[in-house]
Amino acid sequence: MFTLLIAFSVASAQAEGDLTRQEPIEVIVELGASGSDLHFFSPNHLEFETGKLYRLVLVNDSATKHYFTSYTFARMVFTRKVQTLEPYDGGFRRTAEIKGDVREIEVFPGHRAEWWFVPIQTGEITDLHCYVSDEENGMTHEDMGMVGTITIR
Ligand SMILES: [Cu+2]
Repeated sequence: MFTLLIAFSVASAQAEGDLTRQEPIEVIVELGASGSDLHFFSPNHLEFETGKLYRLVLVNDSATKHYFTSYTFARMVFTRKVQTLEPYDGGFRRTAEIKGDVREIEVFPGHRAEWWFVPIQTGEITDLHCYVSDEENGMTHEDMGMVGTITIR
């Protein structure tokens, strides 16, 4: 009986199957906005849960390039892939699929990128930022408020 109980508790503590093959949960983040000179992440706080597959859609409808950079976050997720998308026929089409570890993603004006990942560690992340320099005033977008926080539960 004792052996059976141990065997059961070990089995229930393990995840079943390939976690990267779940139906992804879509989360959309806008990097700036069309017609706006302000630089920001919207939303500027994100929440994820470990063990779930996410498709983080980085939308850049603004007139400048932006980064989605958080080295802390990048270390706390397992990346399945990144897909890049370009405008096509009123929608978007994939132009590349990148596999392997990701540290940051830069998205060009009018384009999108999708980061497919499974969070593997919990924590409060405060280093999300964009360090592109503004051509007008030389400040970085981070200096101008393009920062964010992430919670992984
Ligand atoms: Cu930016």
